[in-house]
Amino acid sequence: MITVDAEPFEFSFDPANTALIVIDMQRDFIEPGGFGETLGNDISHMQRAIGPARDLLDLFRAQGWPVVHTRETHRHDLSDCPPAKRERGSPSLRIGDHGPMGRILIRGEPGAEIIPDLFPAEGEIVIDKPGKGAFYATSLGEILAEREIRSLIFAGVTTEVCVQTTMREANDRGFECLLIEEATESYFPQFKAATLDMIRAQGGIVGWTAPLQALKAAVN
Ligand code: TIU
Repeated sequence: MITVDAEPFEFSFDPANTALIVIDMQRDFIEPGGFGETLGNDISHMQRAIGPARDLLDLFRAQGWPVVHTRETHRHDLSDCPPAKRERGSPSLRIGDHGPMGRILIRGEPGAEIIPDLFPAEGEIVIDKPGKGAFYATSLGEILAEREIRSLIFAGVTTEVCVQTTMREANDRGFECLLIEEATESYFPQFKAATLDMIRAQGGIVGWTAPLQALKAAVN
């Protein structure tokens, strides 16, 4: 077992039953002209998570531990995009509309792809998900069960939307979940801070959080 100095208390995991899950580090959330920006967000906040997420990936790759990447995407015909999701609010471009990186959040379009710094390596699992949570309408649960994964270490964007939703889904399914603090970001710094707090409140009601250095120190 490896024990990490985490909050609200130590997080222990068996590397044989642990995966890294990198949530939605896609061009559509991080680069100009994508879904994040079309919703009216300041995408510059996303930059901070890239280096730490890359460090985490390098750590897992060096150890030969499993890595899962997710992408929030929809089918070309939008049959997996509820109208309630597409029609909400008044974005400058909606899901499926044509933007500078192709159709917004559509599978196979340039904007839906994971950014080059974090691009999946051969053999890493990539999950396309139509929702904010990575378990809803995907085979993630079955894939993790097949591999006997019981602990998940999280990175990705955004902290309070797809990362937190997926952590909550995983927590309800019995996974032990650790979020690496610098490897996640929100368009709203106050939402990131609040999400970290609510995850680890009440004795780790959703899971644990830890700085990257705490994980590195525990592994090396
Ligand atoms: N808008 C926002 O903060 N996030 C999303 O729409 N998706 C993810 O978090 N990936």
